[in-house]
Amino acid sequence: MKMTFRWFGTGFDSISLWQIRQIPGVKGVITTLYDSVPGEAWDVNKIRALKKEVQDAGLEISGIESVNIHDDIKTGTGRRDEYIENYIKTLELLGKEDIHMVCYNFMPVFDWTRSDLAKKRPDGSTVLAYNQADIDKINPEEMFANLDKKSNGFVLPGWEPERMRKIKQLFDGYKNVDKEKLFSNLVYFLKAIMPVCDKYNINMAIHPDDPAWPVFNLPRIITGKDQILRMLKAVDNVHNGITMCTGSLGTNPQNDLPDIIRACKGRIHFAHVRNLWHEAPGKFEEAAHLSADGSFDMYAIMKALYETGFSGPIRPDHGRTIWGEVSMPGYGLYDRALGAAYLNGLWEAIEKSHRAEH
Ligand code: DNO
Repeated sequence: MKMTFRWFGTGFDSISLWQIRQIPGVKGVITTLYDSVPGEAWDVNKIRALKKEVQDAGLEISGIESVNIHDDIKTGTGRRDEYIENYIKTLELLGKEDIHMVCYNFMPVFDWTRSDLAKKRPDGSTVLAYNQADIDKINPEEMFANLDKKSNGFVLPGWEPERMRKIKQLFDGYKNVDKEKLFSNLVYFLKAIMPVCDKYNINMAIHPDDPAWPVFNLPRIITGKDQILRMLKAVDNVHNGITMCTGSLGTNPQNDLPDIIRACKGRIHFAHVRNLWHEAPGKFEEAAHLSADGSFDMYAIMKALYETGFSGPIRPDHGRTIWGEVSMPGYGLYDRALGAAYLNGLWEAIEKSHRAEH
């Protein structure tokens, strides 16, 4: 594995590259052109400038999170081929710049969903949290307004105000899109992009749905082991892979995370590793990365990644807000840096004990 850190880019992130460079073991960033709009082809000069900025700081771009997918591709309208063409152009440019991992999601309308961006934990830290009962009481606009109020002035990934302004129209587009339709639209998209991925050796890493069940009655298809295996099999190309996001899949306690990792051996191209604490069904909050702080066995997760030969980029995921930091919720420096150090420690121990045994 290669330890990395998500960085939204100068002007979008509260954290700088030099700070990231000083986290032990972090060699690369996972970044994006944060102001790009889904459906447009990226600008080669902007990609090159981003790459130079990262390299000048002594780091590399280890992958893109995300190249977002236009909703017309997800709903399968007559314009999807045009947007897919643009996606292919972007992949081609990234491939030529030696960038070989792209994370994306196929969630309708929203990316991740939370009911609270700053829930207080007993130690005084705050975390992102989800309570289905709260979500059931509100509509999507209200949810967006609540989240926006607590975003500390940052644009949240997947919750861009210009998208949210079109929320009604976006919902309308999904009226006749059920799970099967969404799945076949994903397969259509993947089949169309595989040739360019083969040519430039680009690993596509779909991000699981977060939380792993339908929200506001919108269909969700990347929610557990069977669904993921079905998707991998439908386009059985090594470049069609997943982001193993423990926090997203782990929203459903039925998902056995180490088992999913083992089942997807060879097709995990990116890992987001973080912990959650389950309070009740449909009610969870994020936790420190440490196993003891949440509900996951982080050692078992890292061991499964190690034993399946995972060699892609990995990153700590959402952190708690601690030590008075003001940042994009979930994406501060301090707790994610602690997370990276902890994951590195687990990996070193697993690697050394494995070597000692063999
Ligand atoms: C949330 C992230 C997601 C993820 C996208 C990938 O914090 O994990 O926004 O980046 O779903 O496209």
